[in-house]
Amino acid sequence: DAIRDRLPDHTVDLARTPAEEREAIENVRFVTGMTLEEELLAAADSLDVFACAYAGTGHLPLADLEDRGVTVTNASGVHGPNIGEHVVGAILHFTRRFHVGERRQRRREWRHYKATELQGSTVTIVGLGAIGQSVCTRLEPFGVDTIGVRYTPAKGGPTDEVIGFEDAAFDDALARTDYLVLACPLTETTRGLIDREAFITMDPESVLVNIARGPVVDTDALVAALRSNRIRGASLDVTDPEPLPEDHPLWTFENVQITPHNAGHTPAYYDRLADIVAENRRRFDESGPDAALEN
Ligand code: 7N6
Repeated sequence: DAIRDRLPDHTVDLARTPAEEREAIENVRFVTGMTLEEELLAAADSLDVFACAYAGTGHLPLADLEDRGVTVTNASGVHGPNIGEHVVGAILHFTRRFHVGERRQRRREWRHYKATELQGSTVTIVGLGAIGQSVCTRLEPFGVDTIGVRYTPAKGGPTDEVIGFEDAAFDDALARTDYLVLACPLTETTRGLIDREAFITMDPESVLVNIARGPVVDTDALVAALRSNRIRGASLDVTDPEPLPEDHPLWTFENVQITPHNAGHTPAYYDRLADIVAENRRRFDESGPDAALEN
């Protein structure tokens, strides 16, 4: 409905069943959705654009889409306030040790515990796309030092320092980091980026916040790091695997905050998504599929 409101001159159909999806994919040029299975794509004879509703498109059969000449757009920009606020909340959760306070409250126990201050901390943000930038903006009033990690540091960015992924610079940043925020896409470079060596390099008082994709972190290495107190804690909105199985060890740590890939879900998210999809459709109408590429 939100897309229909924005495109009054278009017919916007909702495919509710696999049969309806199949019919749509065979006959239309512009489809939006969360994912597109390879099997469905094989029938996409008239498809020009798949407007993916996610910011991250690593789950799509990208090579097949390219082979078929289908332009893929993402929803970069859809997660600004939602994930920015989630990350600030996650960081403050550990800074102020709210989990310890909650435990005491549940026991009706009036006893002090040590909290810390965010001011003066170093926050490293891996990925300076729309999400990384929104995190950085929201952290500025807290008086933190920020380090941004991106493929092309020469582009600069809103953080105090901007570095690339090459080992020496990244390791040096990890060693200085109090809060490590992962806000990057899942790529060959970022898969397993936070591995056993990274947890050894990180400060034992540092906190990991992952709102990117589960596999950016080596899960076994994370569990091992938590078991041996090699980091202070972790806030995970994404995990590997997802959903996290009921018997997974990550559920057992008091210093791990888990949310079910939930950081993006707010009512405003759907409005922003509809804006992006409608804008891409307009560009497609005006100038063809490739014009829809840039968000
Ligand atoms: C779907 C969330 C994104 O990439 O991770 C989000 O936009 C998708 C539950």
